[in-house]
Amino acid sequence: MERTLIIVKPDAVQRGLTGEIIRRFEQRGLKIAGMKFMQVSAALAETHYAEHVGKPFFEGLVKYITSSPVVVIALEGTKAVEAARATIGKTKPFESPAGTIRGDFGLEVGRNLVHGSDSVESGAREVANFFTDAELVSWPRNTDPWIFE
Ligand code: IDP
Ligand code: MG
Repeated sequence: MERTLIIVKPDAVQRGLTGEIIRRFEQRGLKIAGMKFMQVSAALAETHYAEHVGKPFFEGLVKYITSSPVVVIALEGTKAVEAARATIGKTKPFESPAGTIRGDFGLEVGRNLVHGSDSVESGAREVANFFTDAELVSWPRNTDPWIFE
């Protein structure tokens, strides 16, 4: 099934929003395949954000994501990537509609609380960057037939 990588970023963990953020994805029906609390190293940050190397905000972005622990989650479900992005909102929180995570809890682009993969290919690649196969669990959820047709 399609997978996406979610990162509850340092600002969200520090602000005590981890549970609230996970709740929104869980409530949507997305299923947890892996989850851990960790400190992101500079090397892992640079791999994860490789597409942004050379952009003016890159250095600040690596500093931000490595500044304090994060919670990383592999989520799966029908259209997991697109559904999670819609739940997260736009890159810039101040442009994000109310009802989205960034629109409800954020203001600035460099403190936008949560990451979600931007394509099915990125989802698979990013999940593999953060989780070993042994850390990912494929499990039957009793509510699956009530969420997935
Ligand atoms: P996304 O997280 O919505 O996919 P991307 O364009 O992939 O957004 O950018 C990755 C991350 O880099 C953003 O979530 C944000 O934390 C940071 N970022 C993007 N653009 C800017 C910027 O103009 N200034 C500061 N940080 C930025
Ligand atoms: Mg992105």
